[in-house]
Amino acid sequence: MANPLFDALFGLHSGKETPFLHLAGGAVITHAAFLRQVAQFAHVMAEMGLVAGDRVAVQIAKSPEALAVYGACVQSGLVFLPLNTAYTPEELRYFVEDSGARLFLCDAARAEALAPIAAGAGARLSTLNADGSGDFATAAAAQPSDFATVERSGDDLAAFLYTSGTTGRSKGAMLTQTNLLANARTLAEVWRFSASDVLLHALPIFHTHGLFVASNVTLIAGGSMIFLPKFDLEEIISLLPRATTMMGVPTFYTRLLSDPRFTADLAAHMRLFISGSAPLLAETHREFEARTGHRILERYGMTETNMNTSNPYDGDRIAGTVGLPLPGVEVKITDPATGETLPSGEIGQIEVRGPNVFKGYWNMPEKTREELRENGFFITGDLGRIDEAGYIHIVGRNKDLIISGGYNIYPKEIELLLDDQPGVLESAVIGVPHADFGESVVGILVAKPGATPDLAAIKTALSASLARFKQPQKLILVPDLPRNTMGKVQKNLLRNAYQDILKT
Ligand code: MLC
Ligand code: AMP
Repeated sequence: MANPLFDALFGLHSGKETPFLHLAGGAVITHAAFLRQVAQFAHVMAEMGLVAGDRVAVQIAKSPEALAVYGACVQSGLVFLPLNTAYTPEELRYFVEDSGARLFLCDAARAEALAPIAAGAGARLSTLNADGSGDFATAAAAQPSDFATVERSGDDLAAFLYTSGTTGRSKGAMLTQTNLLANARTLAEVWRFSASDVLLHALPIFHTHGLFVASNVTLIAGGSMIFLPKFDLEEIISLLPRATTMMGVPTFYTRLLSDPRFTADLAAHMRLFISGSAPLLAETHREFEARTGHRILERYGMTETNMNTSNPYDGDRIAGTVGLPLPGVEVKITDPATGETLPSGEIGQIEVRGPNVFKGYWNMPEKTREELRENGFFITGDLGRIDEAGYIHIVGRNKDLIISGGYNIYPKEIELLLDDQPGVLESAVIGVPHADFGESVVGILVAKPGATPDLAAIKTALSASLARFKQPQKLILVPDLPRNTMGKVQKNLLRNAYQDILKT
């Protein structure tokens, strides 16, 4: 095949005037119209001189056009690099430079601030706004609405998704056409997606969940999506009757449950609710079933691997578990110290292997070797066990990671900034329970001898560098940090001490 991913996700629908995107205002974009937009964007990028393998960094609002940029990259053999819209210019600089992006698409409102970054990295800057306007869109309007798909093989790269690291430096996970395609096929099959499905899509499209899981599965099945810019409870409640399926992070489901208008009647016609990206409390699972009669289907994945496990469509969806390995995916539990497989039922690190597992980290061969074994198993950094029925239970993390509302936050990145603040000797950043986001960020600081750090000034300083969702909700000054005999900060003790601090 010429371009396996494009052919299976997009090419399949050429000429189909069936709905693909339902927008909040009532407009509908058909599969064929969407493909025409994809082709026009592909022409613009070809005219800019981009060639297969080049990286295209995008920080743009969720919109049909933003999704079409993804399609255009696949059709042109370009590597799509979506970036969180909350990132500050300082955060973006690293991604654009590290990836060697040749094109950087942003909102016109940010163009002035981002121009020096693009110029410094040798990337061309172009604009695409939330309403579909911008110089990129203007250049596309006059282009032909079909494009000769660029040949690619399954092993060629389709996307880079940056994932933060325990050292504070983000790593570009290289995902191939096969990684994305294998997962999309498997998920559409096991979750029974079809052309008659209408997915309520309120997730961002710069991460695996909203981009690959939700959009690729819909595309491969030929279904449609109610495509919302973000999660808005009012809108979800009003549009739910038009959907057949919904995917979300646990916060979506706890917010729905907090609203009395979310009733069994409102959800009665739904075929499937899927949750992932963060632990769904067993309590939420049970409350959801009691309210609606639906058992949420929880699945487990990550940037480097797409989806690994899922509760079954038919059969028991067990609260507090992430289900069984997906067809074609192997999961094993190993001893973190030796890497040996542990006896059944024991807790250890979760390792996965399959066609979904990424190719490695961009320009980081050592990091790749540390996490991706030569035999193809990827060390996820999650801790879990497999029960007698084969279900996987995630019991914790072997990596210092906070998941807030489905966004991953690596404490090291924040600690490095805190340590640099006036009067701060050292810091520890921890995740504490948060009713809405599951976990939230708290920074614990130790002052330099004789100094009194100005906490308000530190908060302001962080806000210039860090995306809002990473900024600590609270900063706490302590005399010293608890350490073990090796000198390592005992974050578990801090988490225990401050577990109720945001529960007011
Ligand atoms: C927004 N804010 C957050 C936040 N989202 N703070 C902490 N954690 C978050 N996740 C902050 C904003 O900066 C703002 O701060 C305030 O909260 C309200 O902003 P908002 O835009 O109104 O928030 P809202 O739209 O309600 O967003 C919350 C959310 C959203 C949970 C709906 O974050 C979301 O859609 N999360 C999904 C993330 C996701 O898709 N993850 C998948 C990763 S892929 P202030 O102070 O300015 O008011 C992956 C692999 C896998 O993990 O397995 O799927
Ligand atoms: P990311 O790096 O953003 O792709 O996030 C991946 C991480 O999210 C995984 O390594 C897990 O720690 C977590 N995760 C994803 N799905 C689940 C789930 N269903 N339950 C618990 N943790 C999850």
